[in-house]
Amino acid sequence: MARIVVLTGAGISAESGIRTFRAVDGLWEDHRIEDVATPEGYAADPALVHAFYDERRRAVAAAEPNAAHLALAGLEARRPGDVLIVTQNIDDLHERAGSTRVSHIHGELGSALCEACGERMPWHGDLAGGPRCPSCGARALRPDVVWFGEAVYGLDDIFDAVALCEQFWVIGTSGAVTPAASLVAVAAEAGARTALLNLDAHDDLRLFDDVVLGPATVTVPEWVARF
Ligand code: BJW
Ligand code: ZN
Repeated sequence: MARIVVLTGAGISAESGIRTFRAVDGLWEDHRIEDVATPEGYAADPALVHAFYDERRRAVAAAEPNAAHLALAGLEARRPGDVLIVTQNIDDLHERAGSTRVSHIHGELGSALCEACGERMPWHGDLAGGPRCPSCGARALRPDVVWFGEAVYGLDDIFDAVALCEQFWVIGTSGAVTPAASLVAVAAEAGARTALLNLDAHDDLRLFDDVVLGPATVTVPEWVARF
């Protein structure tokens, strides 16, 4: 079991040039959430949703991990087996920085899900145009991401890990989306030391023992150097 569990969100990838969701220049400024991040939106206009994710997949491929991703990977290298990253991000910047224990609770841009046969498969190209599923041949591939109303991936194992960790850190997330936002309560209840590293404070900071405000590329390397 990991002694340190780190929950990350869009803010950790912001300084790699990946847009967050809820900032004034964020993704939700250009797109209605219900159009591009719900099963109903996808059913109504799959082409719009494919264009949204295909563009983001290309943006991530052109981006590089930043000092915050690298610091977390360095921590894992110094403390093998002690660090689990639970990320809401669908980019692969933690892995490209060198982290090996990364749980993508909201799915991954580098994966496709076949709605016909249920297979999940690595996918690095566009999904627009309806490519065939390599397993069953159906033109039924969707982004392997978790939309509102869908179950997040791996939640039972994550609850177990959070309930047993000694340190629970939250980095670069607004805390607006459950169940990710409720993990800090599980950690605090179980007696873990909790920290928030974010650009802005959350509305409710009561569950955090430490709050460090600032850009992740500055705060995260300084923070992990203490452990
Ligand atoms: C920096 C920085 C820098 C900036 N340095 N910091 C009422 C009605 C219907 C549903 C619900 C409801 N109430 C609750 C729900 C549940 C719902 C939910 O939470 N809704 C809320 C909106 C209220 N949740 C769900 O539906 C989840 N599923 C679920 O509950 O399932 C139940 C179930 C069980 C069993 C069977 C079936 C169902 C699923 C949630 C899925 C969320 N999906 C998305 C899209 C994923 C794919 C994609 O990427 O497109 O996930 S939405 C979007 O938000 C994405 C993100 O991962 C997620 C969180 O965003 P994040 O990372 O916090 O980004 P921002 O932009 O909000 O914040 C960035 C932060 O970084 C800010 O604070 C900045 O200050 C900071 N920052 N630069 C440090 N440089
Ligand atoms: Zn299939």
